[in-house]
Order: sequence, then structure tokens, then C-alpha cells
Amino acid sequence: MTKRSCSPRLTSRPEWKALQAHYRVMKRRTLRDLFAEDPGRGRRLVVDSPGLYLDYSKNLVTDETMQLLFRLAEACGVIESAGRMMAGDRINETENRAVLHTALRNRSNRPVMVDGQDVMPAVREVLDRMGAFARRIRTGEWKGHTGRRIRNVINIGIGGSDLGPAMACQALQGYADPALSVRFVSNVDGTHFLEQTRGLDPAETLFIVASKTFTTQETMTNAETARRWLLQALRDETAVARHFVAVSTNTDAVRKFGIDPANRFGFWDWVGGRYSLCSAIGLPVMVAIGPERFGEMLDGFHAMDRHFLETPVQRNLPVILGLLGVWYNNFFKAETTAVLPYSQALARFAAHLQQLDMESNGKSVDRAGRHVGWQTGPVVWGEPGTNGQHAFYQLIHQGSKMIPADFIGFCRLPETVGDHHDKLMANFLAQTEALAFGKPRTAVVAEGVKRALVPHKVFDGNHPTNTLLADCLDPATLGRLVALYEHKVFVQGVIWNVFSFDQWGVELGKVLAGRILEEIRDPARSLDAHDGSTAALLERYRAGK
Ligand code: G6Q
Repeated sequence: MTKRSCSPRLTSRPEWKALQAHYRVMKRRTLRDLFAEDPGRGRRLVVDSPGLYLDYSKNLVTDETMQLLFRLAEACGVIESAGRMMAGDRINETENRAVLHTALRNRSNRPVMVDGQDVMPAVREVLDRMGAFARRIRTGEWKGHTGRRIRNVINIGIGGSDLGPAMACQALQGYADPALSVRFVSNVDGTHFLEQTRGLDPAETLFIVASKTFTTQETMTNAETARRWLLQALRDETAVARHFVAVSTNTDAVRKFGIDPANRFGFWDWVGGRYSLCSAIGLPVMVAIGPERFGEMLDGFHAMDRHFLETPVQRNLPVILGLLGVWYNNFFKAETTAVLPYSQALARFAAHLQQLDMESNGKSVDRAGRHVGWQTGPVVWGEPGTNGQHAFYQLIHQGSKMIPADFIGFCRLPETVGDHHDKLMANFLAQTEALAFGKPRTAVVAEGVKRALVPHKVFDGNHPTNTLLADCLDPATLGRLVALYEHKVFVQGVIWNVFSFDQWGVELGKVLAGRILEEIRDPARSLDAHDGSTAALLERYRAGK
């Protein structure tokens, strides 16, 4: 493993020390003062990029803060690192892999080389095959085993093979073919399979088994259950080939399952699960919205990739969001960050970002394997507004913790009713104003509030937010937004000097679950190897099941 990126240690960098000194001043400043002194910041601390406007003025920063943060990004070589990633360097060192999700949406004619070979022809070939398949399903040309048209498409996958496409299908439902129902089964809890297939006709149902490895316990269990569900109704093994397709790199396992290799859509080891939405893992999205709209989504991703690589840090959206995250995480010691889309269609956006961010930067050793001496990835959470306002916003407004939040809103939605959207957006704008400026004691007293109640009705404000205001929730904008967060996570991983593209932390539990499953199946097995708590729980489960 190379040690090139590990020197000097982050906290000994002069840029870091300058930020520490600056923080001691900034921690006493308030957003109210900052806006009073500099009313123009609301139009200056913004980035107006095509289709996407970022206002980061409601952050506890000044121009000086931003300069110091930009210096840190430059000292850490953020953009150079992005260049190495996009050029096919094996930056995923612990798995010895290149990291090339950007090649999946490379809409230029530029080649992307891995080990001396241009990967773009293979990328285009898979996209073309996906397009042809999606068209056959959408036009009804692809028939089920009994000659019936496919009306239900169920994606079976988990983690990176589920969250991205499930989020995107919901986000783009306004563009989807209403004659097709696209659903997702991920959890090994049988309830998920049952609830997603209840009432469906197997003769009209097609399963996409999405698994890079084709060995994942949850996915293979659900796929086998789906196979039995189908064969119970159709009673002919050859039906499997008409009702199952696969997205996988594991050709042999796909064939063994009974899926025609012609209906396997492949991808490559340089596509990480949580970064795989633009690969064949996006097939359910393409089936739902069609290949042209899917192409527009890729255009949006690509536009953000170019923006990230080519825009000076001072106007670079992922760099700015990444640096602000570092500012709160490492200096203000914020533990979590909220993502609050004002769009019901983005109901699963926070779930996707949770995996993206927490699996990427939830690490505590640096690239040389040493324990980091600083905080890394934050806890990411969120729900769509306005629902969150009636639930957990209380804590953001008046709780004791700092929760930096990203508010995401749209000038237009592909579909809405009456004046709902104006009401939604009025709330969107009101919340960041309330969070930043609060309601001081003087204003509460002036309203004649009883003395005892005054402290309860004061809003201190000073809660930092970013506002992302996009033109319209369309495929291209969704692509830009997801790529923005992917690169934000990348920026932070470079600064914290962790490997963002592996996920060793998910392995241990999988291994232990395998052993425990054997012990559940065979009650004669001794539980002595377990700790006292786990052994007692296991016994109780064996007795109670
Ligand atoms: C994502 C992870 C993980 C992965 C799932 C599914 O970055 O690697 O969430 O996507 O474990 O793996 P398979 O696609 O191999 O079933």
C-alpha cells in the first residue's frame, strides 16, 4: 500500500491550524450578525450552475473562512485526486481496483483507460443492450411464458443493488410508464417479498436479479423464493428464462440459476455498489422511464462530473459542500447532518445518501492504516419536508445539538395539484430563515407572552443550512444532484485521508450470521463459542420460534 497521501498528517497541516485559529473567532459569531454586517452575502455566497442553485450564505462562515477552507482543499489535492480517479488509477487500494463510476456516464467521446484498455466501448454496449431490453418490455414485445405482456417488474437486490435504483424510480415516477409497475424487494425478511408480490399475476411479472456477486444471502434467498413463486403458478422450468433477467458480473452463477446468459447485463469490478446507479444496476429505472430519459439522467451525472473536475474550487459545488461539512464536523464537532428534500418523490434520497456517505467515509484508519486523530464521516439522516417539520425539526430548532442541514427544493415538479407546490415551497423557505435567525427574547416579550413561557418560545437561531434550489425534478437534475453528493463524499474522503471506496466494516456481521444460521438450524450445536449474551439470546430464539 502506498503512503504517498499520508504526509503531512491532516491536523499538522498549516491550513488546518489556520482554520483552528479562525474557528476560535467564528464560534462566537452568529448568522444574525453576519447578515447584518454583510447583507450582500445572500447573493454572493452562492453558486448558480445550470439547473441548480446553491445558496450557502446561511452558514457560519465569512469570505475568510471560505478562503481558508479552499486552501485546505488545495493543499490536500482534492481536484488532482478526482482527476486520478476519473483517469482510472487504482485509487481503491485495499481492493486494488480502479473507481470509475464516472465512465458509466461519460457522454463525451473521450476514452477512459483501465490497464491500457478503453472501457467506453463495453460501457456503451451494455447501455445499448439495456435500451433494447427496456424497449421490448415497454412496448410489450417481450412476452411472459404464457404469451402475456409483462406488467410488473420486480428488482431483487440489496444495498448498492437496491437503494440507488429504488430512490431514482420513486424520484422520477412522474416520467414513468403508468402501465408498468416497478417494485423492489431487498430485505431477507419474507414480509418484503410477500408484500411486493401480493395480488400480482406471475404470468405478467418479470424479476431483475441485481447482484454484482450473485452470492449475497438476502438477494439469492429472495431470488429463489421468486423462482418458486413463479414455478408454482406456471409449472414449467423453462418459464424461468422468460421471467428472470440478471444484472451481475458472475456469469456462471447466473447461468446456474436458469437465466439465459443473453439476458445478463454485466458491469465491472471498478463500479462500487453504492456508485452503480448509472451501470446496469439502473436497469429498473430505464425500464420505468425509458432509455431516452435514462440518457438524460446520465447527461446530468456527466455535467456534474465535468463541473467537479473543471471548476475552480471557489465555485465548485461538491468542493464547497464537502468543505462546509468538514467545517462543522471537525471544528464545530457536529456529529450528524440532515438532508431534507422538499419533495415526496425524493422520499428515499436520504436513504441513498446514507449508504453513499456512511459506507464510504465511516472509517477510522487513514490510508496508511493508522488510527485517524480526527472525526470522519458524519451520521446522515433525513426525511422529506414538510413531514419532518411535524416530527423532528423541534430538535433542530431548539435542541442542544448542532445539526447542519441541506434543504433541497424545486421551482417546478413534473406533476402537482392545486397550490400544493407554493405551500410546500413557502415552508421550504421559511424553515431555513427560521433556523438561521430564530426569534429573539425581545420579540417574544413584545408579543406579551407570559414571563414563565418566554424561554420556551425563544428560538436562538444560528442553525446552519445549505439551500439547493433546482429548476425542476427531472432526470437530468436528479443525475446532477446524486453526482453532487457522490463527489462531496469524495472531497471529504480525500481531506480525511480515508479510503472511501471499500467497505470492510460490513464483513464481520455477515460471517457471524452464517455461523449462527447453522446453529439455529441444528439445535444440537454447542453455543459455547459465543459470549454469554448472544448465547442466551440464541437459546431464547430457538425456544421461541
Ligand atoms: C455497496 C456495497 C453493498 C453491495 C451489496 C450488494 O457499495 O458494496 O451495499 O452493493 O452488498 O452486493 P451484491 O450486488 O454483490 O449483491
